[in-house]
Amino acid sequence: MTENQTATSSTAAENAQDHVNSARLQDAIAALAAFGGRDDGGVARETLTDIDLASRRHLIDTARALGCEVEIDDCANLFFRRPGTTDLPPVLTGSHADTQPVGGKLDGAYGVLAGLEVISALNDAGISTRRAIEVVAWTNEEGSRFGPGAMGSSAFVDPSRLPAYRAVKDSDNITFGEAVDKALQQAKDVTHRELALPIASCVELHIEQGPVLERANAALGVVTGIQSVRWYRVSCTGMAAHAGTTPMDERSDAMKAAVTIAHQLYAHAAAEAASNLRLTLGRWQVGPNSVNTIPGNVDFTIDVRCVDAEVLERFEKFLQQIVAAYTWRGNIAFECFFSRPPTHFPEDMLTLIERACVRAGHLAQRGDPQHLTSGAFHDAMYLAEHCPTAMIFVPSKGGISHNAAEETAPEDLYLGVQALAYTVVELANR
Ligand code: HGY
Ligand code: MN
Ligand code: MN
Repeated sequence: MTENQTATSSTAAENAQDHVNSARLQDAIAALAAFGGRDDGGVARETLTDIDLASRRHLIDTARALGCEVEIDDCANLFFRRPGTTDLPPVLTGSHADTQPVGGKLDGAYGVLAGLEVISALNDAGISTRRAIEVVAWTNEEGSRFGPGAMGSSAFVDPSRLPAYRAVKDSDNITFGEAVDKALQQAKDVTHRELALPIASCVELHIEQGPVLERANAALGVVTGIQSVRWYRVSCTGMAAHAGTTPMDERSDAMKAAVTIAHQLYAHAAAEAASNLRLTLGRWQVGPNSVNTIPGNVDFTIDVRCVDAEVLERFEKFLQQIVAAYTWRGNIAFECFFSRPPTHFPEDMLTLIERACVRAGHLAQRGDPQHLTSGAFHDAMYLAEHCPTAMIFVPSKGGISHNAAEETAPEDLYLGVQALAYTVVELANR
C-alpha cells in the first residue's frame, strides 16, 4: 500500500500486511549490507567468514530488540522466534544471510530481513498468533566457500548429512566443521536447539534473480517450484613440463584436455537449447598456473540446471562419454557433489500465496502476480521435504544477481514483505 492509500484491514493477516513499513525495511537492508559492503555497491560476505559472523551478531541483536528469542543449532543455523499463544509447531520464514564472493545486498538477506520486518509489523499492530513465527538465517546457502550449497537447510532437514559437510574444506584448507565451531563459540549466549525440529509450514521470500517478472511487468511472483540442479568437479591430470622445450605431440597438457571437454559441454548445451538447459563452468584451478609451464592439472566445476531432470541425466551420460573418449597420456575424473531433483510446491500453499500477492498488488495498483518456476535454488527446496513450503518472488532489475549491480525497486521489496506478512499470519493462525 503506497503512503497515500489507506487499506481496509479486516483480518489479522490484512492488518499485519498493512503495518509493514517500507522505510524501516530499507534501513534494515542498508544496515546488513554494511557487513562486507563493497565500493561498487555489492556485498562480499561469504559464509562463516569473520564478516559473516559479525553480521550474525547484528541480526541476533536486532531480533532481540524486537523481543525475539534466539536459538542456534549444530549447523549454526540461527532462528529468531516470536512466541505464539500455543506450543504448536511454528511457521518458518527467513532465508540466508551469506553471499557470493561478489554478491548483492538482497540475495538471501532480503528474506531474512523481511521476516524481521513482519515481526516488527506484528509488534506495531499488537497482533498475537496461535503459532510461533520463526525467522531463520540458514548457514551456507551459496555453497561458494564450502560446496555444496544449502548446507544449513539440508542438514536441518536430514542431520545425517552434517558429518560429511563438516569435513568439506575451503580453498584455505579450513573445514566447514571448524568454521561452524567458531560460529558456535561466538554464540555462547544463544540457546542451542536440535536439528530437524517440527515446522508447521515454511514461506521464503526472495528476489527472482532472473528476468521473468520484470519482462512480465509483474510486481510479485508466486513460485510454483525450483528447477533441478547438479554440480560436478572435473579433474584433468596430465604432466607439468617446459613450455618451450616440449614438442606439441609429446605433451600431457591438462589445459588442452579441460578446454576440449568444456567446448564439447557447451556444444551439448547448445544442442539442448530447446530444453532450456543452463550450463556454467564457474571455477577453474590451474596447476602450477605459470605462464611458461604446461599445466599439469586443471580442475573446473560444472553447474548444470534444467526444469526437466531427464535432461540432466542425458547431460551426465554425455559427460561420461566424452571423458571416456578423450585419448591422451593423462587422466580425467569427475564427481557429482551436489544434486537436487525439481521441487514442486503444494497447491494449497500456492493458493494462499496468490491471495496474499493479489491483495498487496491490487492495493498498490500493480495488478496480479505472475506464476513462475525458480531458476535459482533456495533453502525452500529442502524445507519442502520437511513441511508444506512455498516461495514469493519480487523482480530483479535487469534480471541481474550474483553481481554487485543486483537491485530491486524499494516499492517491489515493500510489496513482497506485505505479501509475506499476510501469508505468515494466515499460516500462524491455522
Ligand atoms: O546458485 C543458486 O541458485 C543460489 O542463488 N545460491
Ligand atoms: Mn539466495
Ligand atoms: Mn545466491
